[in-house]
Amino acid sequence: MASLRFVFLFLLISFSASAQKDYKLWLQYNAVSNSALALEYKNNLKGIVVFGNSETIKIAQKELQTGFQDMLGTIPEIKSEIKGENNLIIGSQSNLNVEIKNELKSDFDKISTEGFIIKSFSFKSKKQIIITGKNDVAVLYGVFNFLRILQTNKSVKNLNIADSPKTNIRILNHWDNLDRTVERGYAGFSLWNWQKLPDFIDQRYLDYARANASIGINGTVLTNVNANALILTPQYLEKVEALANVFRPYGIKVYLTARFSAPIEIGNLKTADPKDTQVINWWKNKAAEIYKRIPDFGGFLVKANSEGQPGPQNYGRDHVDGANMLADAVAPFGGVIMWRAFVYSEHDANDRAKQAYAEFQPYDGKFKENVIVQVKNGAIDFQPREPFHPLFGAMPKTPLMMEFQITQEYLGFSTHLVFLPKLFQEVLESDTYQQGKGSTVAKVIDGTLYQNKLTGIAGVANIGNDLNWTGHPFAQANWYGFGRLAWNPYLDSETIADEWLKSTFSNDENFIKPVKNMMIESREAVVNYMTPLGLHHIMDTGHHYGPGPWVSNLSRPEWNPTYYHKADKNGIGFDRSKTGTNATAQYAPEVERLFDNLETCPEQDLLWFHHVSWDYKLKNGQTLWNGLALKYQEGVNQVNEMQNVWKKTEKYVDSVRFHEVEMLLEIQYKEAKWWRDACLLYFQQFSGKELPTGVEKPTQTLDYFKSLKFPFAPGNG
Ligand code: BDP
Repeated sequence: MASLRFVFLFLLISFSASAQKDYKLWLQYNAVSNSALALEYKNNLKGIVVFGNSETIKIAQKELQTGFQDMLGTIPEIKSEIKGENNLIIGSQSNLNVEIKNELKSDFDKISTEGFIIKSFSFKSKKQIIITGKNDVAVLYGVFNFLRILQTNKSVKNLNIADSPKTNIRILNHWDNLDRTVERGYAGFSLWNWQKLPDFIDQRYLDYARANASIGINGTVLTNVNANALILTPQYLEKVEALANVFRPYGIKVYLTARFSAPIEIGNLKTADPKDTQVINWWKNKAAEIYKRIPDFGGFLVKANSEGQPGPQNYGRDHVDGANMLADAVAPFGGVIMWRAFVYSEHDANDRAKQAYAEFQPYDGKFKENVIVQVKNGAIDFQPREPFHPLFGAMPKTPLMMEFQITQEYLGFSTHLVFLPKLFQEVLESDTYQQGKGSTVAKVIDGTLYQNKLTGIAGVANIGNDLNWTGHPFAQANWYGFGRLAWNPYLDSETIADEWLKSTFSNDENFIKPVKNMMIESREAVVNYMTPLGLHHIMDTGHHYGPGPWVSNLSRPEWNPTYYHKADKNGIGFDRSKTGTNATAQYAPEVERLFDNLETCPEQDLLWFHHVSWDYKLKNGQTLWNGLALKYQEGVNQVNEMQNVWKKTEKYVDSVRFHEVEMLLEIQYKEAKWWRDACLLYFQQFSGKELPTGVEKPTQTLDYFKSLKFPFAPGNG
């Protein structure tokens, strides 16, 4: 009995230690196992000298101490002045002594206010390393980057890094409701415990801020775009203020979603018309009230006249009227309005993919200076693959910010391993041709294409109160990768995967190589087993869990999967070329030609832009039907291969995370087969053709797949 109890206790202890690993995200700070490298680190880090004593600097110092203790087993001596050599000096420009300031003058010229310098240099002929920037938050960014050098086992000799973020607003959008449910959230409930705030500060708020600061995220929208006006009442603003106070030292600003009808709902006004003086004043007063509590409040994110949300059009006004009215309210305090371009209407008979461009493009140049238009990466809705949104590059006089979805609403929830930076990179690298060749989406977003001052990237968060934050251990990589790309939209997804794996699991190349490869492949796998060759939006409706290509009975036509695939006896695909809806004309001529012409349209986007016959010949010589079926099978095979890769990693990974991922991959494999079988059986009704050799026969009937119902699928409000 006693020994059983001992085993149980042991299991409990080892479980919680491993569970903590999950919780620690990419900040594991594993002991450096390469002894030569560990020695190099110790030799170069004999002491720490700290300039400044703000909260932020204290956090930076503590982070270094934690990092060194865990990675090197020792903490360098904390010194009050620079004595001897091989010290690590941290502090912002204004806190440094004059000699160092002069020494680094040209380095400071290379960075922006948020940029940092990590440099080996000589001070009074003694070798030192310095981490500095123009303010303390920049120093904190530098500290996290320095620790990443150690985490990824790189040398600290002869460092010379000057790095600045390429975008200003690097922000998470939480679709969190006040009742703590999370729209499209698959990692538990909301982190924000409104009931216990403002007095109870959950340690998670600090850990959340720390994780975000470590990747350079500098803003968070706390509430759902489908907004509740109550968040703007004093009762809640007091709670928001408490969170803002926690996040501030980490350089994170708080933003809120503004429900356009708030003046009616909580302000007792009869209207929310943006031209009404009382409404204008109500928002001005509201902004003043918020800024009194939170002087660095970021501003509002607004979803208006979209999917039933109220907006200026309810009063015969337009998006410009609405955005500019709010912009005026926050402008005196330096706030911004992030106005979403995610609009489409069931009353508009036009192709849904065309509606946002049609509505917003003519507004170019009409928004106030502190408005930035937030555009989803594609014209429909966060699909496994979409061509880039035609608005990118098409509004030269308007700052546009990117909206990515980190939470996997249309990509298997938090059960499927899909490395999203690969998707993000594909979008950012896309060439809009709006200013000739090389006018990439990244250049629109970082403001270099049109010299915009206001720039930003938003990611719909995949974070909840699950022990491991994101539901799937590998979904942490999507949070991480989002942050890294928001800092530098030109980063390569392989570099990101490499960094993340090393900081999260192990530096062992035998682990890194196959697992990195698995991550990179995972994006194409999900496209293959869900929506190959340009198919899109064929998920089951409402919850978007699993396949539902047969759904055709919803009141709004553009919510039906049949609207998107248009399968019939003649073929499949949405004709958006000149012979169809002419959505291709919304792109620059070079891109328009590319997509419009069947010969040149990339096959990965084929059925997005064209309706082709089942016998259409693909580039590999297969008929469309066979090619489509083989793609579905390939997706399933890829997941199976991911399982094989993972099985071999057991010795590099703690048992909790190993088994979690193993079980999740098994679910993914099952669901990939479900997708393949359900979609092929459904499309086969139209093609009337046999499955080609190499594609496994479905073991269930189409009726069986159609009968599956998921009334409690998560994330669906
Ligand atoms: C859709 C989601 C819905 C969101 C909407 C949005 O299904 O829950 O409210 O996007 O972005 O994809 O506003």
